[in-house]
Parts: sequence; C-alpha cells; structure tokens
Amino acid sequence: MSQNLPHILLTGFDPFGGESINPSWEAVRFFDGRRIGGHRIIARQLPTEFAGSLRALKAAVREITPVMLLGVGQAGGRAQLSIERVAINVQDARIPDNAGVQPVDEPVIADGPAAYFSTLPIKAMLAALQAQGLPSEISQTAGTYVCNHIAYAMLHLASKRRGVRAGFIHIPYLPEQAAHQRGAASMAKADVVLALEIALRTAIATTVDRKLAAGAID
Ligand code: PCA
Repeated sequence: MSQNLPHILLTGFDPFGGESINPSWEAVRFFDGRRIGGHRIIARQLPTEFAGSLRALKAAVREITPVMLLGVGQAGGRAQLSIERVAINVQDARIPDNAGVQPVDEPVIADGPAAYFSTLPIKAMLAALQAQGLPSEISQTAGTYVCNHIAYAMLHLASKRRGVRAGFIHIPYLPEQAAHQRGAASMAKADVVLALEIALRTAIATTVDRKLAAGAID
C-alpha cells in the first residue's frame, strides 16, 4: 500500500433547492480512497453555501495538498455531462444558498481576475467520454451560483501552486430525481461514476489538450 501517491481532491455538493439528494455527492463519494492512474482520490462533500463551500475547500486543500482538483455539481435540466470551460468572478444567486444567503453581483475573490479557464484537458476528456458512449458536451458557462463559485475558487487556488490543475464538471439529475419532474433529463449513477473515472484518467494522462471543435453558437 503506497501512502505517498499524489492526491486528487474530488468534490461533490450536498442537496439544495428542495432536492433530498445531490447526484454529485452520490457519484463522487464512490471514489474516496481509490487509486486511479497512480493517484489517490480524496472525495469531499462541500455545502451548497457560498461562504461555507469556500471554507471547506480551503481546509481540504491545506490538508490534502492535491495535485489536481475536480469539482462536480448538479445541473438539473442539463441532458449531458457538461465539462466546464470557464469560471467567472461573480456570484449572482437566483435562489438563496443552503445558509440562506443570496449574493447578487458580488465577486468570488475581490481582487481576482474576471475569469479562469479550466486547466484540465477538456477536449481530451470530452473525446474520451464520447468514445465510451456517454452523452457529454463542453459547457461555456458554469452559471453564477455555488458551482461556478467553487470552480473559480479551485482555479484560483491552483493558479498559486505550481503544476496544480483544476476543473469542474456539471452532471444531470439522477433518474429518481427526474422521475418527479416532468420532462427533465437524467443520467444513471453508474454512468456518472464511469464518466468521472474516465475524466480523471484522461486528465491525469493528458498534459497537452487536443484541438477538437466543441464550441457553441448560442
Ligand atoms: N449545483 C449548484 C450548486 C450545487 C450543485 O450541485 C450549481 O450548479 O451552482
């Protein structure tokens, strides 16, 4: 048992918005302690709270000193795995977070840049997921709620640490959530778990991203 493997911090969120589960944590927790591509995965649940999630993220980074951070969150209504390209320096909450706080047009980091691009190989990850038959896309916005906030914070923290990369993936509802929402798309947990394993393996193995067209017109 090698204790000294480099660590990857993989995060999911607790339920929010009236849901009783969050698919991100349901999938992410499967990986805690597992070894993938010569790395040890440490899974952590973050609260769906602007301030609380940042505190928990900073504490986890201090404790684990990860070489890679991958955040995962629920994007109810999206039909595919969404590999996020960018995180922006704004909090604009349509609903209060789990602490009852609803920031509008506040920065994530007061003196931070307007945005960070993912430093994971998003196109290589997309190609690997599609090759497995998993519905996936590049997303050009992670929203302005707690997921974007954490994606931005991960990239901000990573930017200060040499060689540390970070990124974010939004996932659809699980079928049991979609079952009571008319017309909502969903993805089975086994598929999400497989997708996250492929995404992690690809991110670990790929330092220079592929050049594949996966942009959006709207
Ligand atoms: N999704 C929310 C926050 C927590 C989660 O799982 C979002 O997309 O911002």
